[in-house]
Amino acid sequence: MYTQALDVMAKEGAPAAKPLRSAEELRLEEPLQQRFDARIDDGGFIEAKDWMPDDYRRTLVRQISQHAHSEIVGMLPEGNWVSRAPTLKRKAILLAKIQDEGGHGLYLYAAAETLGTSRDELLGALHSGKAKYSSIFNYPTLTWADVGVIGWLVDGAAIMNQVPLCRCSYAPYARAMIRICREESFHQRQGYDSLLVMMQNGTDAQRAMVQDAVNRWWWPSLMMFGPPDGESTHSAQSMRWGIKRISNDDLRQKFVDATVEQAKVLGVTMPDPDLKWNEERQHFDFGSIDWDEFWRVVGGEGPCNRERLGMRVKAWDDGAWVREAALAHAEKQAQRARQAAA
Ligand code: FAQ
Repeated sequence: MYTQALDVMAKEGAPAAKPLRSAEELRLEEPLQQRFDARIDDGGFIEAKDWMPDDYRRTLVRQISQHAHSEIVGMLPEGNWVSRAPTLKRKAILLAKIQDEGGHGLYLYAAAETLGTSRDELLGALHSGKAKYSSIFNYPTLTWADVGVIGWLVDGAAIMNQVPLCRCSYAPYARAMIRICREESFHQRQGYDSLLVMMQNGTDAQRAMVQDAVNRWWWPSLMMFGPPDGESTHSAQSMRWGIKRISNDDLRQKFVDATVEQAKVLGVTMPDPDLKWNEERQHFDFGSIDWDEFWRVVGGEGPCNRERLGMRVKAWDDGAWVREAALAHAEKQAQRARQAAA
C-alpha cells in the first residue's frame, strides 16, 4: 500500500515543523540520500514507500496538485458549451471529454495523496486561491469554435508537455500520465476533426469563427509551457531529479513546429507575423510572448479567474450533501459488517 498516512504538509494551527535535523538524523539519512541519488542517476523510478528527500516530495506535491487542479478547472470552459453543442454527436463527444478531464483530476489527486497530503488539503488550497492551476483556463470560450481549438491547441500543448512526464522519476505520477496521455490524444483529435469539418464543409462565417478562435488561443497556448527557461524557478532542480525531462522552452518549440504544419492542413493562420521556418535551426522562429500578460493571469487577474474559482467553490459546496451521504452510507455498511461479525 502507498504511504497515505504520511503527512508532510504543515497543517494550519499545528506547531511549526522542526527546521533542522540533528547531526545524528543527518548521519542516518546519508546512505538513504545516496541510494536515492544513485537511482535517479540510473534513470530509475521512486515508489511512494521509498525514502525521498523532503524537497523532492514537496516539489511533486506542488506540481501534481497544480496539474490535478488544472484538469478539474479545465472542465469549466468547455462545460459552458454542453447545452449548445451543434449536434447530438458533438454533444456526446464533448460530454465524454469533460468526464475524462474529471477522471484525470482524480488520478492525479490520488497520485498526490501517495505523497502524504490529503485531498481535502489540496482542494482547500485551490479553493482559497493559494494553489495555482494552468493559466490557460482563465480565458473565455466565446464561440463553438473555441471548443475545437481547445482540443487542438490546448490538449495538443498538454500532450506535448505530458508525454515526457510518463517517464517522470516518481512512479505513481508516471503511471497516471500513461493513461492520461492516451485519452488526451483522443481529445486533441476530436478538436482537430471538429475544426476540419467547419473549415472544409462550413460557411464563410464558420471559417471566420475558427480563425478568430485560433487568434485568441494561440498565444495563451504557448504560455501553458511556463516561463522561459532562464526565468523558470523550478526547472533546474526538477530536471536534475528526473521529474521534468524536457525544458519549458524546448517543449514550446516542439509544439510550435508540430502545430504550424497542422494549421496549414486546416487552412488557418497563426496570429504571429514573425512565425517562419529557420533553415539553420531546423525549427520555426516565432514572435515574443507577452510574459506580462502571463504573470497577470497566473496572479489572478486574467479575464475569467474569479468566475472559474467561484464555480469550483460553488460545485464543492453544492456537492457537500453527496459527500456526507457517501460517508453515512459507508458508516452504515461498516456497522452492519461489525454486527454480522459479532
Ligand atoms: N499556468 O519554475 P516553473 C491540461 C508557475 S493540463 C500557471 O517553470 P514548473 C488538460 C509554476 O507553477 C495543463 N502557472 O514551474 C486539459 C511556478 O509557480 P510556483 C496543466 C504556471 O512547475 C486540457 C512558476 O510559474 N499541465 O491542459 C504555468 O517547473 C483541456 C514558475 O514556473 C500540467 O500541469 C502556467 N501555464 O513548470 C484539461 C503539467 N507555468 O509553483 C481540460 C504538469 C508555470 O512556484 C481541457 N506540470 N507556472 O508557485 C508541469 O509540467 C510544470 O509544472 C509546468 C511548469 C511546465 C507547467
